[in-house]
Amino acid sequence: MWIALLARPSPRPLSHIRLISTARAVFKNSDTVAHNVRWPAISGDKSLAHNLGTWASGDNRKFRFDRPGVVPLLCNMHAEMVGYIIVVPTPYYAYATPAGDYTVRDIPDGHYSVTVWREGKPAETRQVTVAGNTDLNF
Ligand SMILES: [Cu+2]
Repeated sequence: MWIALLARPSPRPLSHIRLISTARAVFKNSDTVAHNVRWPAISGDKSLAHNLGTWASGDNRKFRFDRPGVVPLLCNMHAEMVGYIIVVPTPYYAYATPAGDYTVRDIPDGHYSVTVWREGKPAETRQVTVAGNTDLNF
C-alpha cells in the first residue's frame, strides 16, 4: 500500500499543486479570461503529452489519467502559469504545511511505502509500519 505526501516549501497557494487519487480530473476555468491547459509529459514520459485546448471563463474540461504520475500543467496563453497534478495510487494522501507537518488519517495498520513530493526536487520514498498513531519524519 502507498501513502503520498506533498511538501510545500513556501506558503504558495495550495491550488498550485493538487494530489488526486481518482483517475478522472475536472479542469474548471474560474478566471475571468480564457486559459489553455496542456502538459508536455507525465513523469517525464513525453509520449503522454496532451493538450486539453483553450476555453473560456466558467467552462470546464475532463480528463481521465490512466496511471499515477506527476503532471506538470502549462498554459499556452500565459507563459508564467504552471501547476501540477500528482496522480497517486492510493486514497491515503496529505498536504504538508509549509513547516513540514502532516497528518494522514484513518490508515489501517500495516506496511506502507510513503512518498513525499516537492516541486523541483526528486521524490523520496520511505517504508513504514503503521500501528495506531505512528510518526514518520523525512
Ligand atoms: Cu493561462
